[in-house]
Amino acid sequence: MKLYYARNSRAVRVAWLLEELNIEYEIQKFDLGSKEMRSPDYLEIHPMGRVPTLEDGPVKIFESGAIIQYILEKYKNNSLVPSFEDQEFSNYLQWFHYAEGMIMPPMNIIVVETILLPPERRTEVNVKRATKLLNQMLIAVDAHMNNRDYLAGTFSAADLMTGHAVIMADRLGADMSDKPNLLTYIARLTERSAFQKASNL
Ligand SMILES: N[C@@H](CCC(=O)N[C@@H](CS)C(=O)NCC(=O)O)C(=O)O
Repeated sequence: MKLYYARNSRAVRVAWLLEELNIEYEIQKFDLGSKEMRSPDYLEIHPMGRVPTLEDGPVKIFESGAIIQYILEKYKNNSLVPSFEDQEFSNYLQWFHYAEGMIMPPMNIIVVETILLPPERRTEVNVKRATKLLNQMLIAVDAHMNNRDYLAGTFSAADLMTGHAVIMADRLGADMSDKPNLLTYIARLTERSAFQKASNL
């Protein structure tokens, strides 16, 4: 299995899973935003030249959540997925998908408008709107995390997704001053050795 990876990207989610499960993998590292990510060879693998991508024999798959589900299914590893009968199952599904559905869209706008675009093409009103939206999305996670250690009972793949998105939001400067549950949650996640390994490949 080969993971196309860049630090400080959603590829960390996949590496984090592989490290948690002690699965061996090959890795191709990029610098995020480098021109190698847009090389013709890589564009054949990922049509937008983004990470993560996973290759597994004839299988090529991109979308971090889909890759995580693929790996969990391939290794039949249920330790990171509550069963359907478990009362946490619906939380698991909701928070697994919340990362890409709700947190990352405003984060993408903030990254584009404050980092990627040259200053003369940035639009302040977009940043303000996205920052407000991101804050609302994070308030919902903070409220859910009241009296909880993880999003769906014990540590699960939902934490790989939305937990990682929360960590990225914090690093991007999202306001955590009124979100005490998220601060302890971030500390709990980032002290995991699998997370630390996956972040620093
Ligand atoms: N929804 C996709 C998003 C993939 C994506 O946008 N990845 C970013 C890094 S987090 C990327 O590769 N950006 C580089 C670029 O756009 O050049 C996923 O979850 O895998």
